[in-house]
Amino acid sequence: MELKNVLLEKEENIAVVTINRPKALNALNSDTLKELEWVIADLEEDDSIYAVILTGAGGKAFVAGADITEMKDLNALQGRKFSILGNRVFRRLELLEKPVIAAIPGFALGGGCELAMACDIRIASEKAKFGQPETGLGITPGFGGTQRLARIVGMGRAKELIYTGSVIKADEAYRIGLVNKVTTVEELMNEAKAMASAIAKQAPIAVKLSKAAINRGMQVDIDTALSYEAEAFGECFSTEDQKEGMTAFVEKKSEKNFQNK
Ligand code: DAK
Repeated sequence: MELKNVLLEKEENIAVVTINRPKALNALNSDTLKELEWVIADLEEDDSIYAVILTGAGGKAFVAGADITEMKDLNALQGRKFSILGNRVFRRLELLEKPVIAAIPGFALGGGCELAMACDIRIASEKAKFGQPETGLGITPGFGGTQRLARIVGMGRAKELIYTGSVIKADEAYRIGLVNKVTTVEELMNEAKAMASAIAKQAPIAVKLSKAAINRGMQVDIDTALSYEAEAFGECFSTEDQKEGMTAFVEKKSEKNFQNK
């Protein structure tokens, strides 16, 4: 696929995916969502990539939402198609078997905030702004906002943000647990890359299984969740990387040579 609205760069074991429509503040139209889906499929297949950073081009926005210009005149059938596409892409990102860090330089509104929430970890620049302004447009959040926001910041805060459509700054987003870290604008990508490198140094299968256990476990009761953890833990003992990690500890070697096997 020819990529116009999404950039994909790979360096060592880290991929950087950039939503690249800066003139429209990286708003998500159908073409961008289709390209993003293609990129996710590529990353799913690429065993050399251990962590992913998702960001937005231009410095002003991560993603300023779904593309209102495109959405404005949709009929019911087109709206349904758009919804199915968006939900499929966001869910596929959430289920990607490698951690995804959202590096958020500026606006993360509506679908942009929802995209960040489909990632595992969010790092924001001090200029970033977050919100779900959909109710002011006459719609509900449609890419998972009503569900993921409540799971991340709790029901009361999610309801306040969604009912009022208010936009919050990075420090408030950090205070309520919507973002993991706030950095200067200049340091944003370095911080995201440092975290991605720290992740990429761990045993990739153990990281992948931890992600699946956390994500699946959050949806079910604690006993079922702990059985997912036991499954994941057991599976690690069929990997070469478990032998490598534990042998290195016992032999007091600081270097570990994880092979993703
Ligand atoms: N869509 C399309 N274009 C957008 C856009 C958006 N969401 N946000 C900004 N732009 C465009 C502007 O139209 C403008 O284009 P030109 O006029 O230059 O051609 C350019 O980006 C620069 O924006 P501004 O001139 O407005 O820049 P400002 O600094 O003055 O303001 C802003 C920045 C972020 C405060 C403002 O642009 C803004 O309020 N943008 C809209 C934010 C918003 O309301 N986002 C939520 C969109 S609703 C669904 C699933 C999900 C969704 C819907 C359906 N289904 C399942 C069916 C999601 C909905 C949303 O995300």
